[in-house]
Amino acid sequence: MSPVVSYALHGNIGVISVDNAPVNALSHAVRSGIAEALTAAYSDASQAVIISCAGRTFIAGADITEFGKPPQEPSLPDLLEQLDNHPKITVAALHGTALGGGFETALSCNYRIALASAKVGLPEVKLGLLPGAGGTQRVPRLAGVEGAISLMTTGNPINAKKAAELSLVDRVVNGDDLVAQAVAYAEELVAANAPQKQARTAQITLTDSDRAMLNQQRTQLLKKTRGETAPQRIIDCIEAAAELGFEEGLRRERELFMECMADPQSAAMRHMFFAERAAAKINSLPKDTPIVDIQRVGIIGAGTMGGGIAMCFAQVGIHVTLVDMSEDAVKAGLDKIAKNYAISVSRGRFSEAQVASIMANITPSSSYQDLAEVDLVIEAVFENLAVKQEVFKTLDGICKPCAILASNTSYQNIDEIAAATSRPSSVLGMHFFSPANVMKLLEVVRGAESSDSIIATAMTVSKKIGKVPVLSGMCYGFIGNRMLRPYSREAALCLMEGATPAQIDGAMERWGMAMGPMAVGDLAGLDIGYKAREQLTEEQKGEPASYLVADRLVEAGRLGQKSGAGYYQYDPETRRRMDDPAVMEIVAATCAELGINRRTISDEEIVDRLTLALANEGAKILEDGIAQRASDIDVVYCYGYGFPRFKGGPMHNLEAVGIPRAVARMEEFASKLSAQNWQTAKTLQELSTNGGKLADV
Ligand code: 3H9
Repeated sequence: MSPVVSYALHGNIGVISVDNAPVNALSHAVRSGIAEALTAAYSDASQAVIISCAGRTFIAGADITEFGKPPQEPSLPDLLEQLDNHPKITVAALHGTALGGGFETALSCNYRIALASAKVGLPEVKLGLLPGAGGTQRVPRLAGVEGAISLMTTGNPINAKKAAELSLVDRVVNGDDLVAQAVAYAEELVAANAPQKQARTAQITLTDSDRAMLNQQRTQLLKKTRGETAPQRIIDCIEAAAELGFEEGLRRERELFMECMADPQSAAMRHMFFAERAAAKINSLPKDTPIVDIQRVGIIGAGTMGGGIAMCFAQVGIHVTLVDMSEDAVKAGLDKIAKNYAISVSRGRFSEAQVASIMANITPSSSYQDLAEVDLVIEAVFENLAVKQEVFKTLDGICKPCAILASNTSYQNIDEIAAATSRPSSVLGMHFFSPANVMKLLEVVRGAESSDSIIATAMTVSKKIGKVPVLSGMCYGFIGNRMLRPYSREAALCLMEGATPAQIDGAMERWGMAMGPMAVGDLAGLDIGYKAREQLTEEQKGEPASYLVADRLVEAGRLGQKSGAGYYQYDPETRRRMDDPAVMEIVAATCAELGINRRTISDEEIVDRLTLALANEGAKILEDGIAQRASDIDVVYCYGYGFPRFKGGPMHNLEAVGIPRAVARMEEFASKLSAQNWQTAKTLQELSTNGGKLADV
């Protein structure tokens, strides 16, 4: 028998147990082990067979690390065919997360028993795939078309109770010994001479309203999952389930699954799955690095950012002391938080009672003295070095010696902030993204003296509050905003050289960005960049063509969405953006002043300039040791800057385009546009000639 699958008789019930840590993925050894056990059960004394798992979860899916490698028999569809045709009653015993191919295995059993704490789901769409082992054919037959669409196109798991309501689970139980309960259930089924229920034979009919819903969902998904191919193929499969027979439907599913596998989108999304997990790991940290248990947090600044950060901690039960200069300022901050939660309640995300207990975790204060006992302080005050240094100096005098002092700065030098304290090893950056209660990214910024322990603690607490943390070294703008500069520069230069805001944003959004750069500028507020530039020297600001229009917009009172106009005008009711001739007048006047002759710019040039500017700076960030690995940069951009996951982040996208091709294009830009702006990163030049991979840098 396989080393990861065992089989034993418990009386007249055969129990297959999979033990393939960490998540019992369906590796070749697991598939062949289950196949052998099923074969053994054909002729032994068992009257029913249970598939169960050891460890923290039932099978969490196909083994993603095997994708793209030569297939090894038995395939999962072959195994499930064997299971489906098994002569004995089959029962899946579910705990933890039964996902993807794991849930499809369970769906091929005659019955499913689940712990109430278990979750089931088909998350393949998050990997650019569709359930490829019968899930698209079995789920609609059991749960109906509506339930199937939701489960497969969101990829979000559902709990056992909901699964039972959808007829995806037959019995929900409590308690510890799931296997014993599954054995008792199987004995019961045997005693009752229960039929060998098969999802494949369940009737499915497509009513007119189902058909209308499928069409409506298809259209909505085109908008909601813009650019992604897997959700549309999932709808195709559900249609096939309803219109073709089971076998024919399975063939259609297989065909579309193979199309997804060959689609670069899936390679990109699988890259992101592993990138996200790798980002949480810090290469240089010793395994026994102590992690501080964070129970009380202080947040300084009750503005939008500080309030959002407070919500993140309060929601997971960590007590927050929210401090601002005056009682009025804290009260205004607290009111804003309450308003945000009222919206969440109206949308059904939280109940009134949940919100009440979250709000009870936030204590307002206008005195730093109230931070004496907190374990972690996050400063979110005005973006000015002197102001921040003053705050840290004060904290140094008040906070307990083991407290961690973090700044939420986007640009300031953590070492200079740390120097204002007597404990620089306790100081680091924790850079949240706006809105802080929504955005998943958190850059953990290591100062020259930050201790291993505070870095490890920041990574751990970030995960606890539901963030995806990425470690960054110290440089202006850290990983994300440092890369944003050349990206924004190219956007601004395209505007000057011939494009309009709508063309630039349209090109980038059709390519896949959640929002184009001009619209992002308007959303964030053009005054932010303006104020940041005020603190820079002329040389640091770069060429005037890259910022003069933005400056003039701000000077004309056009701060972006908040003032009703920026690169666009905004409808006060709907916030819909509209082109504004006044902007193009400013552009024309600035071009005349700088002697720039406008020309026709193609969408392709815009996309190439912006995406290559990002990746080139990313490569320099790697060279400088600011990011630990190329995939961390991809995580930063996909989780913090609206880069499409289906393109896998700027660095993965560069490799997908081909590094030699990308380098040739950058050299073309250097000769035609600006040698200064297009200095190709040394790493990329090397990889272009030696054929190496960014993952090995
Ligand atoms: C599929 O099933 C296709 C079929 O329809 C058709 C086939 C024909 N494979 O996330 P964690 C690793 S597609 C290989 O940190 P958690 C993961 O990389 C699949 N490895 O734990 C990590 O490794 P490391 C559909 C996997 O407790 C370690 O396990 N299924 C897989 O926070 C721990 O993972 C999915 O998409 C895998 N399938 O969350 C489910 N899964 O320690 C994907 C995990 O070296 N998995 N690893 O970094 C998950 O969503 C989460 O891992 C899970 C546990 C919720 C299960």
